[in-house]
Amino acid sequence: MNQPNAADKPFKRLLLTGAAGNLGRQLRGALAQWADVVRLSDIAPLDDAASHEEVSAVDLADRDKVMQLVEGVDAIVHLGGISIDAPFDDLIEANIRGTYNLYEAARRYGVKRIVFASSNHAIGFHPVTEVLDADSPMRPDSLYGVTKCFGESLSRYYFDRFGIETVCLRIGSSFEEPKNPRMLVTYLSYRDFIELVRCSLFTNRVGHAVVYGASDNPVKWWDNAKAGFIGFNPQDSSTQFNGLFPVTAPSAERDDPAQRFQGGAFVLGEPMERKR
Ligand code: NAI
Ligand code: 15L
Repeated sequence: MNQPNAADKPFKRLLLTGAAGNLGRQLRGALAQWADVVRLSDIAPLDDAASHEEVSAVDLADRDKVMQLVEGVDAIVHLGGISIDAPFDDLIEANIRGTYNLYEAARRYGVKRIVFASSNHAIGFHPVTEVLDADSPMRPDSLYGVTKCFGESLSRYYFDRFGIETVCLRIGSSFEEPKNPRMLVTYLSYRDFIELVRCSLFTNRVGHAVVYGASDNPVKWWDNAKAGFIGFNPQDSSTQFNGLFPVTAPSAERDDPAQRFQGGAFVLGEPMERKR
């Protein structure tokens, strides 16, 4: 396995987008062990910078600002963007234009590696009876899921054309604890999430990879065998939350589409117009 010791600090300057969000706040502390300087960015307010940090308020949709943001970094963890289904116009700005701006800036400044927070909603219209792997077709369950498919395709193009490596993380449900029975299957502990990002940054030559982000939960919809070279071995499991819900997991037997498809309630949404 091509994984140097985390203490080696292989990065001079790492950029984290979405640093003020749920997962960004979890990751912020860990990044200090991996890079000399951590550049943090979000459209929302961030806590003050520590001595090894640079804080920069940037809207990802602003191309010039994103160019400045990316200058001088050697890798990027891209968590920023709208993280739920939302009106089309909003998703276009944050998730489509924002991700494009980031990759263009990465190309201009020679960034070699990006870890892209994709989502299980890129494949949410697969039934719960299927076990998916990295080659399973995209089946987005929402416009939000479509934007994650865009990010995966964009990063594929930037690898094939320009050699920028990306690990696309199809994250399940990464919260303090599962919020519903479905999340007993999709749960990714914060600890496992941080390890997944570490593996994605530290593994040599990832090319363009798709990796599912779930802990070692008893019911599995995703098989990471084809991404085994990343070396991700989840340590946690949703079994610690047994008893949290009266029903254990979604079932293909039920009439409700939110039970039958992996994306859960996301499959019930409808394209939304922004109210002006
Ligand atoms: P979050 O919503 O808490 O954080 C996203 C951050 O992006 C927010 O701080 C927000 O202010 C920022 N952001 C939104 N629009 C922006 C823009 N135009 N410019 C700059 N920043 C902007 O979401 P969370 O849970 O931290 O997720 C992080 C990433 O992981 C997201 O991309 C999300 O889609 C993805 N993800 C998260 C999952 C989870 O279970 N937490 C599951 C699957 C994917
Ligand atoms: C996601 O992609 C969302 O960002 C997060 O808020 C959860 O809804 C998660 O998927 C999930 O599927 O539970």
